[in-house]
Amino acid sequence: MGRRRSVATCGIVLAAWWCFGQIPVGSRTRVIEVLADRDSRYKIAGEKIPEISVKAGEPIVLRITARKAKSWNRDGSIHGFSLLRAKDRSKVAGWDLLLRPGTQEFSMIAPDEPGEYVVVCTVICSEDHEGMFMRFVVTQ
Ligand SMILES: [Cu+2]
Repeated sequence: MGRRRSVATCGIVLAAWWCFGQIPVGSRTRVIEVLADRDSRYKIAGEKIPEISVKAGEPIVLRITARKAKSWNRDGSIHGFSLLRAKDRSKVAGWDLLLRPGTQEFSMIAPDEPGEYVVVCTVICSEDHEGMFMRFVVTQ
């Protein structure tokens, strides 16, 4: 009996080991680095026009560095990072981020619905605040 149990335990351990072994290195959570800059613009290193592209339901880490523009919220947030559906500019639940000065990370899950989205700043950060947005694409 004891022997049979240990054989079963061994099987479970082997199955777990096999499963974890199947996760390729490349599937580790992708980190997307964004700069919310003092000139009221989002920036992504190496991109002339910043844009984020993710797969539907993909877990990502947003690493956002925020630099203070001319004005900020009373709670100390200096920029925002909110996701809207491009077609009707409705807010995506859970994607209403407020940014503090410096670098901060957010673990997020990409929307399930493929399509065009837009990231907008929700803090009136300067007279150029209205221009603080960027394209966000969710692919199948
Ligand atoms: Cu802003």
